[in-house]
Amino acid sequence: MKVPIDAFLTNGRGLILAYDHGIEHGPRDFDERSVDPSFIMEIASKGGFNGIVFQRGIAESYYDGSVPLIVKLNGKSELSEGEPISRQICSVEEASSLGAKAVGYTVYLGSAHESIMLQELGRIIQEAHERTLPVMAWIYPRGGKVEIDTAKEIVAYAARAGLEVGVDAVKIKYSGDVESFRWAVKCAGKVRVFMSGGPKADTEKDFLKQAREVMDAGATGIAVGRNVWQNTDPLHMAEMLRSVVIENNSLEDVLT
Ligand code: FBP
Repeated sequence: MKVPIDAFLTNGRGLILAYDHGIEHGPRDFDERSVDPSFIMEIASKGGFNGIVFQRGIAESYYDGSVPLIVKLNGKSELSEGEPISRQICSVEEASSLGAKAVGYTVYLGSAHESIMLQELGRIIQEAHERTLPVMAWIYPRGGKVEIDTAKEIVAYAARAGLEVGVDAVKIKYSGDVESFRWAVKCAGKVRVFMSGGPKADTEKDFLKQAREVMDAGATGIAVGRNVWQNTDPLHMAEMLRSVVIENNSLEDVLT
């Protein structure tokens, strides 16, 4: 049974702040400010985000309850070699006791180890749904036969896999244009689709345009990290993103 993700939406749309990079990439993504999880918690709160993504360790020490929490249940570093695999390191029960209103899990679709992750995800969905906690899956095709993870059919495959396995929301990469992302959203059926932010864009306008395009394609929202907290003025960026994603304003409205 699907679990609604309403706790993470305003006007049926969601702007979520991601901050699980410390394990995925190590501290290379951070500067003196963003290395401090308190700074991120403040951005989430003051920036009017609909949710914040933390790993367990950060949630335990820095989550202040002001914004709905998604606890990532798996994670891996970039120091390992071989086909990608990310195993569960936090239970649904622990996430719930930390105040999570949803749990997150990454699947590297296409990896030689995808079956392990899909099996783990299947069990997590069951456990989370028993507690009426929604599940958001980061579905990142990687390894195996995947050459370009942002190719139209690959992104659509990721979205569809989310529907097939039974998650409530998917976080997928941008496929580069409205039409191809619309197809991915269609493939996801009733599963809510969020675009994953990616590395910081060259300009604010570039990223806002991307956000506008995915919303035009029917996405529910975006789950973004670096394009917000690497910005020199994260709260201003958050305000502009809210204007596009939540208030459905045009790029012109936002930039003038
Ligand atoms: P960004 O908006 O900064 O790209 O964050 C989204 C995210 O999925 C994070 O949740 C995660 O830590 C990171 O990207 C993983 O990136 P990669 O594509 O290198 O696995």
